[in-house]
Amino acid sequence: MMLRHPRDAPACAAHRLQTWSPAVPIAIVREVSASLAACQLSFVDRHPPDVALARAQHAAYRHALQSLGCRMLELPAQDAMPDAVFVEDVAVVMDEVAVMTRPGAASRRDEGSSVAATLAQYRELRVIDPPGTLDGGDVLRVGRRVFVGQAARSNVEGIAQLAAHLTPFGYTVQAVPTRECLHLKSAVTQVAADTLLIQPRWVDREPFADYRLIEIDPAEEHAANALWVGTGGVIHPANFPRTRERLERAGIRVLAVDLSELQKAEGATTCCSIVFRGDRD
Ligand code: CIR
Repeated sequence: MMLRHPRDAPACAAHRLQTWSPAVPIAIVREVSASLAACQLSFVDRHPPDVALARAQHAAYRHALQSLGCRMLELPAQDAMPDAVFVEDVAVVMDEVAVMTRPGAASRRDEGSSVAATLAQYRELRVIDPPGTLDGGDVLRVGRRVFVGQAARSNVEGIAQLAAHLTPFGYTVQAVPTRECLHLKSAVTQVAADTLLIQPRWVDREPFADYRLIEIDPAEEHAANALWVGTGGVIHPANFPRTRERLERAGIRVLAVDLSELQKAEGATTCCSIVFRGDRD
């Protein structure tokens, strides 16, 4: 379903600077909510985050995205929605179309509307309808292949709807079971054109056999979530030095960012942004 045409979207302060060269990635981010401590948690114990520190760390993360060449669209905090900083989960943006998800956690289903208003300026929008659920954190796109984690947050119906939206554009969509982790991208992320960073305890290697795989250091179980925006290096949490060394040994430049307070909310690098190509046509 198409929600609205881009020209109908409300004007937003975030869009004042809209001149970009075709290859420039755009990153949507949202300030950390004051209520972050009330976030959803599934696979980590609750340790209340320091919101002021989380905001400082988020600012450093935004700076890292800018240093990788991203044009930033910065949305204001949504303090009534503890998890709203994790914008990745509410939309899946491809070059041709964006799919607004229906997050698996019911508490997160109002987070998408302001992101949709922003995205509508850049892409035609589709939606995931009930009973489908889908979190963007479960969607790993590598070229024209789309791997979707099938576990707590994304169900069979949601994955089937995503496939129906994307296959007409030439994408193949493949469900991938995960274990003991929140999202597929907790377990595997892209770190270069042909390279994935993987936590093999949480996802099988087999679906990713066509790519060069770098395994995380086993002592750093949450280290598989890195953010590559298609330019330069990757953003990676600073508290995983052994995995960082593995990435660097493989020739991948790492921008290490301290995300300790967002990690307490079960977030990391990919979840705090939606990155997409700036050219629509
Ligand atoms: C949640 O459980 O939904 C949030 N506390 C964390 C979401 C992190 N999202 C992501 O990694 N894509």
